[in-house]
Amino acid sequence: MTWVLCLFVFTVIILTLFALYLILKSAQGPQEPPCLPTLPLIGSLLYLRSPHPPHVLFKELQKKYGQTYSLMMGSHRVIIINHHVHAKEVLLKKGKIFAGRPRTVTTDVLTRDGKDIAFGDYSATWRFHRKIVHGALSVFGEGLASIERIIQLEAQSLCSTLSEAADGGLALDLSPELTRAVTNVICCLCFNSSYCRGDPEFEAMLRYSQGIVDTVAKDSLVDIFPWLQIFPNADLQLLKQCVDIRDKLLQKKYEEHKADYSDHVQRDLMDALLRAKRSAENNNTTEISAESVGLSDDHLLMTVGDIFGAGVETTTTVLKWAITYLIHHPEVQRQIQDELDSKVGVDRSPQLGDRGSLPYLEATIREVLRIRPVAPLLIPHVALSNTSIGNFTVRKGSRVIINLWSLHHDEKEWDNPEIFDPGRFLNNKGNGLTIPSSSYLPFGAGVRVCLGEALAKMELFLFLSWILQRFTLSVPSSHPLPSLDGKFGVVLQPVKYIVKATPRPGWEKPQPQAC
Ligand code: PLO
Repeated sequence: MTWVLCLFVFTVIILTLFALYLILKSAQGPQEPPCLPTLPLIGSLLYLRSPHPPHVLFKELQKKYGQTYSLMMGSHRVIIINHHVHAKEVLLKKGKIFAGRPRTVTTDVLTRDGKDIAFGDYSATWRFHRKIVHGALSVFGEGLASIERIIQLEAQSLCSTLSEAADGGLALDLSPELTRAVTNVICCLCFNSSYCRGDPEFEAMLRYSQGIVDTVAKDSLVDIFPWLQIFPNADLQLLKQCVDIRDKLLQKKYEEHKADYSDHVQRDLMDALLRAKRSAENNNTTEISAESVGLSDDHLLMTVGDIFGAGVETTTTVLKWAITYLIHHPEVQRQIQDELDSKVGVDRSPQLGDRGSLPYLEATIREVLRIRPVAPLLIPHVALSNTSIGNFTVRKGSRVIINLWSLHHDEKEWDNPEIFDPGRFLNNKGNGLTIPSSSYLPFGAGVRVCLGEALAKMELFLFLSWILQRFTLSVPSSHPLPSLDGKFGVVLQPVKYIVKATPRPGWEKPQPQAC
């Protein structure tokens, strides 16, 4: 009898304690997101060792810690978001609160201490700066016809290179060819100039840009522990060398533009930026002027560096992924070609006006952007004040990483997310486009949304339609299919491989080089 009483008393005590715990916990109010184990100084670093790239590891860690969790990178608290509801709260609903950017050693080297748009912290200068760039880009957006012409000329030159290779029975690495085509579009827009094949300045650009992609903003140790800069660091040295070369090139273009600048003609984006800066400097009546917000020559140069770097690396990377997936899926390639044959034919080349009548190609582009997002972790955000995400509290200064990879591979949002299926972006009838899930943000969203989305979409459409109208792409018969894993960096790039371009009937003749 006594033991039954004992058991009863014991159970009552346990239940009371548990109830007390729950009451105390709810009285404390909302909690911070669950955190990975942390050690003094190094934070959660030991628990982040993995054979997988960070976006894949962060997706995996959800199983243990939930969709939103945190970890410590050295002394910095980092919140990882893996679900679209919280991602949209950060990017859209509380966009301004989360508009900050962390300062890191490598991005400071790249951007002269954050004087650019992509990595620069949120401030009055940043807002003014972005407004100018947005305005300048829209002015060029309005001149759609000329952008279209520029892209088409590059597409033509690219197709000539493929024709020549096909004639000689050669397979080739498409990466430098695609980069040159995309670089020339941006060069034309930014500096009103372009490069021919083999141009030494272009070759130098290819090298420095790869050097930067390989070393910047990868959460390398020196970005987590800035004091490591005192030790020799090969990556940081390479980054500094590459940035030096880039800056000399940008400076040269800037000086040339300043020398023959005229208020009456606007040749390119650099002129547009110069004009906006000068008119803000001269205009004493506006509340904000370039002077008062400190928009220096450095800001202008770094912005052009951003537009140039983002414009080249991102679009080239998506084109490379598109081609990689098309090689893996000849049936998708065939379907795009059937669509092109029936809607455009062989008597003319595709133009932007055809976008509405080529839904399968557009769906393919959307699917490529889903399955291999260019920047799977976007660029980290920073909370500018104490705030919350869902029911979690977030302290001012916390870094927030949106794991776009998790959003785009969420099994609850996408059927078989690992499978490449452009059809998921088509309506039931197969003749119109849809976005089947809210868990899709290839260009980010909100205050920091990608400024080049419209240009990128035009380029992807025109380059792919021109290539696929004329060629069928594959790997040479003895070669394995290209890897779909990619190399993680500030952008997720496919690894190098060679491509055989077989001319389609009616397109066997090489066309004249545009350059
Ligand atoms: C690419 C290499 C260039 O040499 C410098 C550069 C500038 C802007 C960066 C870009 C790099 C990588 C892609 C980035 C872009 C700004 C916005 C874009 C990070 C590093 C993305 C995907 O967010």
